[in-house]
Amino acid sequence: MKTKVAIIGAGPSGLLLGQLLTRAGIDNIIIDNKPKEYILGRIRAGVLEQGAVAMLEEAGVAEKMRREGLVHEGFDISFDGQSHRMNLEKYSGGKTVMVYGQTEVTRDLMEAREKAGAITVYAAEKVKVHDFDRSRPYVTFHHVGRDVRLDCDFIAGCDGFHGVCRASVPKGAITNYERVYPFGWLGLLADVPPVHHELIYAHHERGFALCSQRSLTRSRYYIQCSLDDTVDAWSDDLFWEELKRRLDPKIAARMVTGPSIEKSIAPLRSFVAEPLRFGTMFLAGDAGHIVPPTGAKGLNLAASDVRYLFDAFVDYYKGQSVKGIEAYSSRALLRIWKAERFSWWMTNLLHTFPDASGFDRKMQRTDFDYLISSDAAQRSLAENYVGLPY
Ligand code: FAS
Ligand code: PHB
Repeated sequence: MKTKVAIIGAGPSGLLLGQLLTRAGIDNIIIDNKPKEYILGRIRAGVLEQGAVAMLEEAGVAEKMRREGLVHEGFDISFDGQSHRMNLEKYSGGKTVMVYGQTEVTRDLMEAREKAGAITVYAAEKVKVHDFDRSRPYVTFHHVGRDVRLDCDFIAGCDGFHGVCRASVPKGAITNYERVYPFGWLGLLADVPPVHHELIYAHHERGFALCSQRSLTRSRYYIQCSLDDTVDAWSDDLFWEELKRRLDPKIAARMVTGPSIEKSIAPLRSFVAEPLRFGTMFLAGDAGHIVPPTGAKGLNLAASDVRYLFDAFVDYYKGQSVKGIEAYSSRALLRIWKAERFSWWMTNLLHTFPDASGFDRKMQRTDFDYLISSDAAQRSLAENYVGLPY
């Protein structure tokens, strides 16, 4: 097999890059080691920045999002019962965010790819990347009983945090920066109406809680949990009871509960790999970086990486220029680190740290008090949450 760009990973990064390349007439093949249904079964992000929305518009997959997505102009942030509405629209100069689940984004991209007749190999086994330090890289994998070799010009590593691409880079050629947080998020999805018309981020001495949504009839909730917690230890009733204990009693009193349709625990980490280019292989999305989901940046960073990488491929194939390719890593990392900072700051502000000193807790409370009393602080939060420029 042969293609111009071999994309490893059919998550949002790989599918969005593939869709843009296909529409630009740049041949590409996506290879994922999981079946399509498995990928669609993962419940993850829920908030899209305007930049990500614009990318989906450009990719021609925004129709259902425009119809079913929820435009949000703000969210509530509370600290030990004191609540404050963060007016994103006012403090970002008129910008908003789109609440539309990553699962739906992935499904829309998969459907568009199938309609365009572009090749996606699901459930590939033993995926390996080769010779990306030379000009003729290739990918090998096993699929439906056959060993396959895919020759290409470039490899786009869109295979997430646990993928094969970053793992294939020689140790001396990459620097990893990481902070692992001493807690995780237990998430629950249920077909119940959201408790509030906007998201609620809540700090509580028992732990962080987040009330989010997927539609007017489907809600997504999270509570901070310990790293040795397991989903089996949390019955639905126990989850609802703990979530309510962490929220304003007025909010808790009107919460509609119901059976979970999904429950999962995600560890929280901040992670960046530098650089993001290795010869003819590029890392994009979670393959190159991870943020704690507190700032709703993970999926949105994948979108800006894809912007830069797609533009670089267009420069190369249409403009016969390597400028974009050479600038990709430094350009993407500049925006990545700013999102890492914001996600780290939101996580430190809102979570309960087991080893926090009395001073640490005073700093958290003071950070909240400063935020709600300062237009400048709220402008800073708003411009980061709606998305810094690409
Ligand atoms: P993904 O991990 O989504 O996709 C990578 C793809 O590569 C997968 O389909 C995988 O099957 C495939 N792959 C892996 N190894 C491979 C191999 N060896 N060969 C071939 N294919 C391979 N972000 C938010 O903004 N808000 C959230 O609430 C949120 N919650 C999250 C919860 C969890 C458990 C996780 C893991 C992430 C969460 N994120 C959240 C971040 C998430 O949304 C990511 O940013 C987003 O999925 C990034 O998309 P991709 O870069 O495409 O990576
Ligand atoms: C979600 O809806 O899954 C979600 C929303 C906002 C976040 C994290 C997750 O910060």
